[in-house]
Amino acid sequence: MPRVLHTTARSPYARKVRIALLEKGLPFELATVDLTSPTADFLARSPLGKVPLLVDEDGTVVFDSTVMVEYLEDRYPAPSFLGGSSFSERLLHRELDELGDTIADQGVAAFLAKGRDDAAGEGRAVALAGRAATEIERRLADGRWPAAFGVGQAAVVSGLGYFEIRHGRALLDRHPALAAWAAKQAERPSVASTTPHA
Ligand SMILES: N[C@@H](CCC(=O)N[C@@H](CS)C(=O)NCC(=O)O)C(=O)O
Repeated sequence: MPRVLHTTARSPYARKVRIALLEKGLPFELATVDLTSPTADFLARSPLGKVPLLVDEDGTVVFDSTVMVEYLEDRYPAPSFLGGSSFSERLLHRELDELGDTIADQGVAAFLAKGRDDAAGEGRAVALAGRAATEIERRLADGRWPAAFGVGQAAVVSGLGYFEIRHGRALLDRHPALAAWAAKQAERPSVASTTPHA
């Protein structure tokens, strides 16, 4: 059966996995989930009721984008998307993955806070996203950066892309070196073809 990634249109976590699948050359189909009324079939397979959810060709079900990338790396190791056999490169990818996911998480949190007129909550979320962006920018400057494109860079472009469509360019404008780096990533087909639209 075909490999299927269950997602919503703008999920930054699913985008990270889509980039991984594209970079590894693994064919897949997308199935769109309506999180306001998910099907019984989706809920039966997704332990937390969240997207993304990956169902591999042999029926293996994997939840959580970071776990998915680790699963894909274990099962389909070449080309590597997680730093190959170098522990230091793998650590850089994992840390960058967490920083990129933090921008996505706080983009979601700020969006939900705005929806309930919680200005303080929105401010806290935007501030934490800014902290993550500052750390990523510091790493770009001091060279603590994975040599090869992989999950770290994919998480950062996905987090930033989601944040921008929800909250505009203010975060990028405050981090110009990171914004320039992100713009350059769009030269990769896997990044360009998964860019979300507002
Ligand atoms: N850590 C998870 C986060 C996934 C997540 O938060 N997904 C959101 C949408 S982007 C979701 O499905 N929310 C549904 C809900 O909370 O009911 C991952 O990386 O896959």
